[in-house]
Amino acid sequence: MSGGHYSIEKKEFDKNLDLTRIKPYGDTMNDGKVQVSFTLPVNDGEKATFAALEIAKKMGLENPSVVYHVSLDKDFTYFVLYGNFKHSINYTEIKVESIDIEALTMEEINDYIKTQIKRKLVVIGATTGTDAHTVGIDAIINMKGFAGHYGLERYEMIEAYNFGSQVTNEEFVKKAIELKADILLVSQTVTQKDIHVRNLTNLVDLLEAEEIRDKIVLICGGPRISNELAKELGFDAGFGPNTFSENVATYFMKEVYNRKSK
Ligand code: B12
Repeated sequence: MSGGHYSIEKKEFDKNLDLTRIKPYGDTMNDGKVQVSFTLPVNDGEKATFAALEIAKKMGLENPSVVYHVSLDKDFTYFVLYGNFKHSINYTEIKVESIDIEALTMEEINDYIKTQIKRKLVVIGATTGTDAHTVGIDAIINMKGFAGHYGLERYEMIEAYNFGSQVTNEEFVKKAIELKADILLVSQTVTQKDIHVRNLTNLVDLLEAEEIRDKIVLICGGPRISNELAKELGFDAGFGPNTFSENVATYFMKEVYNRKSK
C-alpha cells in the first residue's frame, strides 16, 4: 500500500487526525502511546521503579507504567515503560532536505558518464577515523555489492578504490590528491559522543586547507546519516540506510555533470 493511499484512507477512517498536531499512535488516534526503555545506574527494587516512573513523567509521559524491569548487574537496572506522550508536533511545518532523484540502473549510469562526461570518474571511499565498520562502504563500492545490487567497482565508467576502515582523514586526503579523485565517499557508523560529527567536519577542514574542497564531490553515508546532517557538516550529500550504489552514483554523476556545465 502506498503512503499516499494510506493517508487518504486514514483520514476517512479517523476524523480525529490533525497533521498540525500529531502524536504517537497506539490504539486510538491521538492517544500518544509510546514504549520507552532505559537503564538506571541503581539497584533493582521498588525505589528504582519509582525513579523510572518519575523519569518517564519528566520525558512528557502521562500515566507511565513499568511493564518490565531486570537487574543487569548489582548497580544497574533495565526498564521498559509504557505511557502517553502529552506533547504534539506540527507535521505540516517539517521540511526535510532529502535527495529527490530516481536512481538509474548501472547500465544507464555507465551510458550517461560515457556520453555526457566523456571520461571515467575516479571514486575513492573509506570508513574514516577510528570507525572499524566496513560493511556499509563495501556494500557501495565492492564488486559484489549488496542485496543484489553490484558495487561501484563493477561499473565500466567508474574507477573505484575502497581503502577499508580506520583510515585517517590525513591519509584519505592524500589519496584523493594522488588519485585525482572526482568523488570522495566516507562511511561513518559509530556515532557515540558525536564522534562522527567531529570526524566529518575535520575532513572538510583538511580538504579546505588543501584547497580541493570545491574540486570534489564530497559524500558521506551510514546508518545515522541523513542528507540534511551531511549538508550541515559541509558535505555535498549524505545517504542513510538502504542505499545502493545506483542511488549514490546517479547523484554524483549528475553533480559532476552540472558542475562541468557551469
Ligand atoms: C557488524 C558490526 C560490527 C563489527 C564490524 C565488522 C566490520 N568489518 O564492519 C565489529 C564487531 C568490528 C563492530 C565493532 C563495534 N561496534 Co558495531 N556493529 C555491527 C552491526 C552488528 C552491523 C553493522 C553492519 O554491518 N550493517 C550492515 C550495513 C550494510 O549497513 P550500513 O552500515 O548501515 O550501510 C548501509 C547504509 O548506511 C549506507 N552507507 C553506509 N556507509 C555509506 C557510505 C556512503 C558514502 C554511502 C553513499 C552510503 C553508505 O549504505 C549501506 C548499504 O545500504 C551493528 C548493529 C546493527 N545490526 O546494525 C553494530 C553497531 C553499528 N556497532 C556499534 C558499536 C557501539 C560498536 C563498538 C563501539 C562496540 C564496542 N564497544 O567495542 C565497536 C566499534 C569498533 C570501532 N572502532 O569502530 C553500535 C553503534 C552505535 C552508535 N550509533 O554509535 C551498533 C549500532 C550496535 C548497537 N546497537 O550498539 N561492530
